[in-house]
Amino acid sequence: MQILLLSMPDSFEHTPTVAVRMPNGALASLAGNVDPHHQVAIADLILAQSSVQSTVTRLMRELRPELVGLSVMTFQRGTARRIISLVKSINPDVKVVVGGYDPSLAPEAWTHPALVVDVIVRGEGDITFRELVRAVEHKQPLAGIDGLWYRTPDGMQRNLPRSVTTLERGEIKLPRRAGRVLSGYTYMGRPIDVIETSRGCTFDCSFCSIIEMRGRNFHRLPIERVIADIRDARDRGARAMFIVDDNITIDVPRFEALCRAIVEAGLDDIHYLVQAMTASIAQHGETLAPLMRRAGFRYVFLGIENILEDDLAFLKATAKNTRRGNPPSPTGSGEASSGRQNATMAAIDVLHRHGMYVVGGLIVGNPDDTRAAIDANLSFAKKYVDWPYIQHPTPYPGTPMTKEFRDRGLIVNQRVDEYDGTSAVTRSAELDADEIEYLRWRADRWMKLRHMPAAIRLYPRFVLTHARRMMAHTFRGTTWRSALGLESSREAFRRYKQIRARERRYLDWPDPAPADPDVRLTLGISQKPVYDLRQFNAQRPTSNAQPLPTSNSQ
Ligand code: B12
Ligand code: SF4
Repeated sequence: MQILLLSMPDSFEHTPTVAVRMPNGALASLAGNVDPHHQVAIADLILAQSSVQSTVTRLMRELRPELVGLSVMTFQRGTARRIISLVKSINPDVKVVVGGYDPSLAPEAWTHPALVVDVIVRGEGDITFRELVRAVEHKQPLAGIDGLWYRTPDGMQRNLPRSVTTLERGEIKLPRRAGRVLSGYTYMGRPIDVIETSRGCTFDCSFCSIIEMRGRNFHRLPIERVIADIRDARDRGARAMFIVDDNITIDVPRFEALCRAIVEAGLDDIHYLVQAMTASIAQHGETLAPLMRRAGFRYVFLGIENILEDDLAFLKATAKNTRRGNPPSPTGSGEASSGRQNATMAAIDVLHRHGMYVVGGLIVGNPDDTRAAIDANLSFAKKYVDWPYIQHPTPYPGTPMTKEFRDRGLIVNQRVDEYDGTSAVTRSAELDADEIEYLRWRADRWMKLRHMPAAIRLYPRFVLTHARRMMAHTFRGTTWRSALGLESSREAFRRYKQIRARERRYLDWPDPAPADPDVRLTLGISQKPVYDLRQFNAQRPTSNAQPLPTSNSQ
């Protein structure tokens, strides 16, 4: 069967496409796990941001797929709806399958008849998609396939959720990168690819979708399999590698073993990027950080989240940011609680000492944030992190944080297409959303500018060639008048917001459900009934013959 897999073109403020265009790891994994006789084409539309419509049209005409699959995050929902409508206009018989975080956690947003989505894959997709493709190929019923919702003449049928895969048993095969039909993946001029070494996390930060998606668990791929995956990506040209693990620092000894294995395999000429937890880095940095540097790690995304204890408590991120010992706290206020210390400073320090840069993940605009609280976080970022990755709390479907924001009436923007992390869509008790975003935006730009010399040292040719475009992205909305202080920076912010709004329109194709609030605004668990996958994973029945739940009766 000919299959076309698409990831969405929508991009993120802190990863401008001039500098970063990464493949979507899910699609190559899906391709690698269907039976080998199927032809799977993968198109990451981030590579065709300015020609989405013509690229999709061309691929549909050239490949004539029987099945089109889309990987969708929540802020990409609107773009995905338009693409589905375009695809169906070219071939009304094509089967459309959606998967990824948004269809998994807000599946009801994908059931509207006008969207003509045939199948929703919820949760991990590798095995589910393989079974789905087999069933479609052999014209078999879909009723027995866990993890699916599918359209029938009587409406959407909801199969049982699928429990998470035990990666240790080798059930998930290597990604099939050969299926990629577009090119141009880049990270600061280096060809980039993504790999995974584990899935899951045992923490439960209130803003993170991962727990709703798969429960609290951690599964490891065998190290040899990871090395084979890196080698495959390298053989195809990759010289930078983003490790997409939810939280690789759950098992530090294994992470250290991986670093050693990378060196032994001679794969240490690649620049690695990874996301890490401050507690693990602070606690184990003295042994882990030198190994990471030897293996080729350059940038580490640290989930600092916030430097204030009250905010960390709201985000349920205290534990992952706490270490034992006596380093200074970022606020200078001493102990976090009962002899434990905030781990942020120690983590940043050890990474810097070992020659790595810190991408500082912070969340500002929490429900009780005052101007002073936001300023404290921004000043901290300015002083200590190399590249700011500052976001606003965003009520993604089904997260505990979404429920809390809704219960407190603090969600001021329900248009999920703007849930891109850097658009403030919630207010705090004291500050309105626009003000929160303005404060972040105003500080952010200068922090990015300040990182330029370091970026030049690391990637001289690329930065010197592209500095103008990179700065044009960072400072869009700013004019000479605003730079010279002849006009208020709020004017520049207003222009930036207008530009950002225009950027969200990736294709000139009508939205098939322009006004339906269920499709456009659904935020999952606290708004409409969906399954609670965590509950399900805990009490999973052994057979498919169970009556299907239709609601978790929220
Ligand atoms: C790596 C990653 C990134 C990377 C790379 C993105 C890329 N090109 O792939 C970077 C750093 C760039 C990034 C950025 C952002 N990300 Co991000 N990211 C992740 C992360 C950590 C891992 C995703 C991954 O690759 N997993 C490995 C693959 C194999 O698993 P998977 O994606 O879940 O795919 C499986 C299933 O979902 C399913 N599936 C997925 N797609 C499809 C499609 C079909 C057809 C089928 C059948 C099945 C299927 O099957 C797959 C295989 O089992 C997740 C999760 C997390 N813990 O935080 C967040 C996450 C996906 N990101 C998120 C967000 C919001 C963003 C940003 C908007 C802001 C941010 N928080 O940084 C930006 C926007 C990105 C953009 N397009 O510009 C959210 C999404 C929430 C939501 N409800 O939409 C997540 C869940 C984090 C969170 N906040 O909880 N991200
Ligand atoms: S530690 Fe990271 S992956 Fe784990 S729940 Fe928190 S934000 Fe999500």
